[in-house]
Amino acid sequence: MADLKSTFLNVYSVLKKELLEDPAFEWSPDSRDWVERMLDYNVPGGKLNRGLSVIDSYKYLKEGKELTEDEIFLTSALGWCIEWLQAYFLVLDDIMDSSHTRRGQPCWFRLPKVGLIATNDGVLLRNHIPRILKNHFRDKAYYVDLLDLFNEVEFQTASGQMIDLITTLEGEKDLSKYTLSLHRRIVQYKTAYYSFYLPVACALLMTGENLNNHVDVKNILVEMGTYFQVQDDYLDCFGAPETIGKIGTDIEDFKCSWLVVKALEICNEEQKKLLHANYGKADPANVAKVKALYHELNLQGVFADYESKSYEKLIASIEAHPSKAVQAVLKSFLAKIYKRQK
Ligand code: DMA
Ligand code: MG
Ligand code: MG
Ligand code: MG
Repeated sequence: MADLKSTFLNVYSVLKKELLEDPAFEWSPDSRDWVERMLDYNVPGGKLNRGLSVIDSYKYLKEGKELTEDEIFLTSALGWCIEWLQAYFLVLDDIMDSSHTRRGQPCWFRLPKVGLIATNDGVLLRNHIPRILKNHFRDKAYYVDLLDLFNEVEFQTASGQMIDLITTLEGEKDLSKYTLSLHRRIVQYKTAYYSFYLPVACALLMTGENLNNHVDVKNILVEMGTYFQVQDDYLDCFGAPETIGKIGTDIEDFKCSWLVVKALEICNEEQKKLLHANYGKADPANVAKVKALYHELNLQGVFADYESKSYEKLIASIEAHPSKAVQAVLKSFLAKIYKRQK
């Protein structure tokens, strides 16, 4: 595993070097330094789960056959494309969510030298993906499907981000619209497709599969991604910032978090008033009141219950899948995130 990770990181260096020598631009030392620093700051510093999953999934689909050097490089390159996509979304997400830290360091836009240049850096990160794909996949039979896949998933993610954001609009802050079905819609689009479906879909394309034949796999992965974002919402409030690498902002930002949806479901009238009066305010005193209410309502217990039930359901739908190789892919994914602390 440590070995796979170091191989994967070597591929990052190769891809970065190519991007910094992209012949479509006349590079200067300044521009090269900027992009290199921006990439090193935003791309490789996460858990790399999404990226590594492409290699893992491909291995399972090959049913244990040793991968060639070329296959390792290509699966890694696709894994990095997902990490690039993630970096692009996170750089912009942190601006939109007014976040302070990410992966244990200040958010990129918080650096005094960066500020809103970060928005263009996001655009650049997004543009690097088709350049990587062109450099390494142009001759493959599945090239068009790969481009289409990234386009589809990016569109779904941006649409999810849009509904995540417009529910918090100033002047329309209305907790009564925060239901489990709205929450599900937001997280399915903003998180599940790119974090869970995309890595497996990339591996399937590399094995020559037609994605239209794998709608059942997609549905399970979307379920898993939904569970993953519920964990993210939970950790935003109950996680340790030193462990998750970020300081939560969902309460301040009036987000349609799983926690506030559950709180609204189980609170009494008086507690509901408290929530309405304090949710979505930047003042730490208001935030503290909301957190105290979450404790009073035992949302930790409600979450633990949700977590074990989701796990059981996911295992059941995975075991109903006809292919043992696909089952192995899905189970390895689930094992990586079940009861995660970060
Ligand atoms: C993030 O949702 C979704 C995308 C597409 C980046 P979020 O704002 O809850 O993520 P985080 O908690 O990491 O800021
Ligand atoms: Mg965010
Ligand atoms: Mg967000
Ligand atoms: Mg979050």
